[in-house]
Amino acid sequence: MISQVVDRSDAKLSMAHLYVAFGAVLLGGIAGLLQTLVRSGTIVLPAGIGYYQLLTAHGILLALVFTTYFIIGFFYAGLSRTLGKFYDQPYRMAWLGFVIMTFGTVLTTVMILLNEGTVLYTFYAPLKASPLFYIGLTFFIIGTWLAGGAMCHQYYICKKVSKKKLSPLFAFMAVSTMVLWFVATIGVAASVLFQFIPWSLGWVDGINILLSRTLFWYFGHPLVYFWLLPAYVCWYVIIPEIIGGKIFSDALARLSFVLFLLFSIPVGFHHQLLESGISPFWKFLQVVLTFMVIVPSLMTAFSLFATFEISGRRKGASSLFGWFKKLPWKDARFFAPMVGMLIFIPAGAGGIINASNQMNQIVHNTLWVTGHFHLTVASSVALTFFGIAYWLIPHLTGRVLTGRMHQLANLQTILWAVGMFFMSGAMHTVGLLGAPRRTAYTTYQDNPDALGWIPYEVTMALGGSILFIAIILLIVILTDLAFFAPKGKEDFPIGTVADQAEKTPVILENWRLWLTVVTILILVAYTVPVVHMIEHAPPGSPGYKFW
Ligand code: HAS
Ligand code: CU
Repeated sequence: MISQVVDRSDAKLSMAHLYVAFGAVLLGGIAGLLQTLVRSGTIVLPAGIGYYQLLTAHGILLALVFTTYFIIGFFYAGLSRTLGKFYDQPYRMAWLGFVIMTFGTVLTTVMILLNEGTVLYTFYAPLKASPLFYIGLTFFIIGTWLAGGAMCHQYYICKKVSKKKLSPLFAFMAVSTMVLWFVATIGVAASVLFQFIPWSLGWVDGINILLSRTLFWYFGHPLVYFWLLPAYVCWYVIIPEIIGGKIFSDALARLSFVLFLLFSIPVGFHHQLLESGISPFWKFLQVVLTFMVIVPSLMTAFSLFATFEISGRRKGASSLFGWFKKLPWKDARFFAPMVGMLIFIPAGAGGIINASNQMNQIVHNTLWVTGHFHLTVASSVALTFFGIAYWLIPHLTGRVLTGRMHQLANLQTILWAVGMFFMSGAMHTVGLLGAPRRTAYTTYQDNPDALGWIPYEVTMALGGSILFIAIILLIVILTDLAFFAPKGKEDFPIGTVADQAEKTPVILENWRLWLTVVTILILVAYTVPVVHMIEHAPPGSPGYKFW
């Protein structure tokens, strides 16, 4: 019998990850604030700290450390809640994963702080960091594999014990997300192990730049769905329970996760549309596949609207949009993810613009792209994660989310949305005016176009400052929830499926089938272009240290 609460030792495991996650938010947030102030010409950094050094710390701490630790911590708790207490073996593997991941994180962060790894979060060659930077990343990835292994093991044992063909929806989604992560990280691990480490140690003279970037984006695109899918877990499984509704369809939810697994990997070229050395045919093929991966997001939007409308009508809403008013707007557990969902509508539309082959020429390498990912990962995903933390942390620490904390958390969400409106809005606009991304303050010798960008950069700094206040407020709320809030029992909401939903076909949980299809898709999308990259490679490039 599964209890309604996370087991106490599993709770400790989950909390360990959440501490690191939110510690990273604080440090990464400080870097972010300073960046917007430098970029707008407001301040000059003291003590020899470089703009690009901060930018690297910001990217790694927020896009990699915060997200990954949060996701793993959230999944451990959810698996414990839906499958039951972790068995000994996966439990030990999970802690080992935590230790290895944290060792890697500390090593990489120290190298960035020592200014030995100022290569940004994409660590594009021929920028060359200290070998310890790449070795830290390797440990980080191995740690996440152990975490994924622990989850799959727990899932496997529980499935065997229960003899059911279908696992709980939460567990299925968590395992699919980790499987996506396994398949994706093979690319970056290959590049780091076989290209970057030997090259940075001086064992080989040159690196195949195009191949390294391709292996990075083979990983880099599914990485964005590794961030998004846990938010979708909340939207599909947790939000219906919070609003007093039902999950619209278990089958649709599972199908959307399967489609993400299939289509999120063979699409990395949409980050390399302006890279020479890849023929237009293969770029076009991956653009087509990119448009396929929009489908499961549209299915998600449809399913969420259905859940909202059905539950609103049950509560007596009769007009076309009357259900909108019946949603629990004052509940922080709902409000933060809901604002995330609303933001995902323009955020996703921006992604479709990026992917549209020719239009990519206008936006690529401009601040538009920075605007895009501050709406997607830094708003839709981040706000959903904050919304989860508001109930998950007190659930795990045996405390309650009080009415006063609901109010403060809602204020946090509003500040985040307002700050992001200014910052990301200005980034999108000035990107269309040609302002490049990843560039410190410069007027390009008082070039009139570049001078025209400055007001937008000041607006970015204004938004960034509001966001920083929101981060401080977030940390205050979470510290209260972890250590000071009144003792009590906070629910871990898990939705139930609507009665009218069709029965879920078991084929959706046929891993062998989906892994075969994904392997075929990857081979089709990548084999020929990668063979070309190796066969026609120019001499390997030496490394550069521009900082
Ligand atoms: Fe992206 C670049 C294309 C989604 C993150 N993306 C990036 C980078 C990041 C990133 C970090 O094709 C920069 C990487 C770098 O450093 O260079 N992106 C897409 C497309 C999608 C997309 C087609 N991106 C994301 C998500 C991210 C993310 C999600 C993070 C979590 N992106 C690109 C491309 C580039 C790119 C190019 C390269 C640009 C370049 O040139 O460098 C799609 O997945 C988007 C589909 C989404 C939708 C929206 C569905 C809406 C939903 C919400 C429903 C709301 C409800 C509430 C129900 C179609 C599900 C409503 C309620 C009411 C009451 C109204
Ligand atoms: Cu992408």
